[in-house]
Amino acid sequence: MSNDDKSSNNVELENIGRRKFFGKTAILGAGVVAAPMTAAMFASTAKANAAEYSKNKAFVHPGDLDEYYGFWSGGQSGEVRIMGIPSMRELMRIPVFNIDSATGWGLTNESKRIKGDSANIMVGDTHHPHMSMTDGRYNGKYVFINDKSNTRVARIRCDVMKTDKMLTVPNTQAIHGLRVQKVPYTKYIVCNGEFEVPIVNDGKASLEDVSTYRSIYNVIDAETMEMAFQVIVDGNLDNTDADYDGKYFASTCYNSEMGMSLGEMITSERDHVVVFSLARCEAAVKAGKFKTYNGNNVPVLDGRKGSQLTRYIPVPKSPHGLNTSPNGEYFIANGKLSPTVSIISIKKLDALFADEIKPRDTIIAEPELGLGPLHTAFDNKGNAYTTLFLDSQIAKWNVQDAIDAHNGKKVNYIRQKLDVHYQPGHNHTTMGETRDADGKWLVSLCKFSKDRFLPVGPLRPENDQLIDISGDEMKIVHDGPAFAEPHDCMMVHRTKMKPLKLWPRTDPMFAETIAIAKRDGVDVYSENKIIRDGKKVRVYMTSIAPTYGMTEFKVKLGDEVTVIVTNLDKVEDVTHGFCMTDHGAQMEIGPQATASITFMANKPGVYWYYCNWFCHALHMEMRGRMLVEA
Ligand code: CUK
Ligand code: CUA
Repeated sequence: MSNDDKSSNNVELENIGRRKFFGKTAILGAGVVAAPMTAAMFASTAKANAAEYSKNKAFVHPGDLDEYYGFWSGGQSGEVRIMGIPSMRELMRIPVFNIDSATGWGLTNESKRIKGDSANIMVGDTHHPHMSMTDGRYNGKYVFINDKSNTRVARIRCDVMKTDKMLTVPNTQAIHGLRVQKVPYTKYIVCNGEFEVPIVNDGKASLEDVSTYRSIYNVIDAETMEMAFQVIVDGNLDNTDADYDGKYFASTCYNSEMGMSLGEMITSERDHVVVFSLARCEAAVKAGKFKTYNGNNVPVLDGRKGSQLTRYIPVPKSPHGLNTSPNGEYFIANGKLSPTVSIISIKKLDALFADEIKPRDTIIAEPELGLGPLHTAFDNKGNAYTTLFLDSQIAKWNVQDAIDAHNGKKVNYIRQKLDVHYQPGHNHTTMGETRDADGKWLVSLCKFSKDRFLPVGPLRPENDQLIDISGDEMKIVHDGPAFAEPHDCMMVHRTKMKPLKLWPRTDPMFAETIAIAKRDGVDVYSENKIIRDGKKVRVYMTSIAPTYGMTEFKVKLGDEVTVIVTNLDKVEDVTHGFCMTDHGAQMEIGPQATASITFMANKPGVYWYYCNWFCHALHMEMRGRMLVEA
């Protein structure tokens, strides 16, 4: 037996153990038993598929461009990534809640201003990137992203692909599910405060009295990135989505018990989907029917059971993903512990809010798909694709057939089950969360890669699998390792995007830095100057490959030094850097941009600063000295 054989056997044993572990979780919740299937069986089917699929449409030749932009959550890395689809090439990383060594994000004064009250927080946990829309179609303007770990929401400007706004959401804890209003346009971003805490969480009232704990639904103005209003709910909140009429938002709840332990969280037979009426919420805010808390002025509405703002639709225990079908007809709640998904008819919600029907009357089918349904994506042919976490599969099923079967018609709604590798969370189709769903590609974001890549130590990458769904059969065409968990992604056709090649000099990203320069009497586009302001020193310099406008400046020990660099290069792709050796200060300065960074001159002596982005044949020579007098 070769070494290779041995290691694959070990992997196999390990996988059987892991499947047992997950099977147990399922049994705990819904009394269902995982069908035994080994990793070797998974791998062999995948290899067969790949061999059969000789003409690889996913291959993008060197120099050719991808058809879609993918926006990937970077999970615990706190960032967002841009992928090319179908090549699955990583095109760019957008630092958001993290600090970034390459660009200086989180370190530069410009990024600290954007981070605002959370500028001191260096970590984030991103899950749900979603693009702004007009009339249910991507408009290429913004991508919004949540930070579960520090209760924030940020906005990325798609013209420059940089974060431009960040908001810490008050009165709640752990922003999880996030989506945008689709129709008539993205006026609001909606997101869930997942964890249950007292709204006034100041430790003065009883910490143990769970009856004071709440989860809160959050509605944010997409343009100003300020809170519009919040809604208190019963139970907690997980994932959310919007309709295509501009009327309703819906969220899943997996802890209607308001339990504090796993056991307590899974005692009920059912949880629910809570539906919010936007018009009723807006009217309540207008009529002043709200409270405020914690000294902020955010209107907080009461949407608990019995309220006219919401309706609660019971669904099987512990639903997870909530997905709107691109024809605007259905909200689909994914069962997680139940092998089913619940199809909610959006058309019936008016009658539900008018109290003409009962909550469960809105559910028009509950098809059984397999073990651990987490998220559902859609094509343009009436099919849905649901990830089965426990089965490590994607179930392709026909929505109308599932509804017909529910009504007693003898029809098989399951079109295909495809093994994926392994344990998928979200899956996403190209344009699939808009009216423009095109049924070309599906990405399965798998939580475990196990044996799919060379082993890299105990921590393994995730596996983002690209699946061709253009034909009758789903086919895996690419395995893409990803570091730090992409929970969610979205794929937008390149015709929707208009990224800039150079920074406009009037860009708001660094407008305040230029305003400070003006107050110092400095024209950053033509002058290289040192301004001393007590112990604060501002050093203004230009950069044009391969030199800085200033190659030497002198400060005193203990000065707080701010270096402001303006990149005068008008050449596409010529980014300079500024790095002050031994001072923990480095940043990117894009063509025509101004960027600044502040550090303490806390060591006497000579310190070279240099350009740390390779820009020119004489890039190594692009440097200068800071002289620090003792
Ligand atoms: S969640 Cu991670 S797999 Cu945060 Cu959308 Cu479902
Ligand atoms: Cu400028 Cu390297």
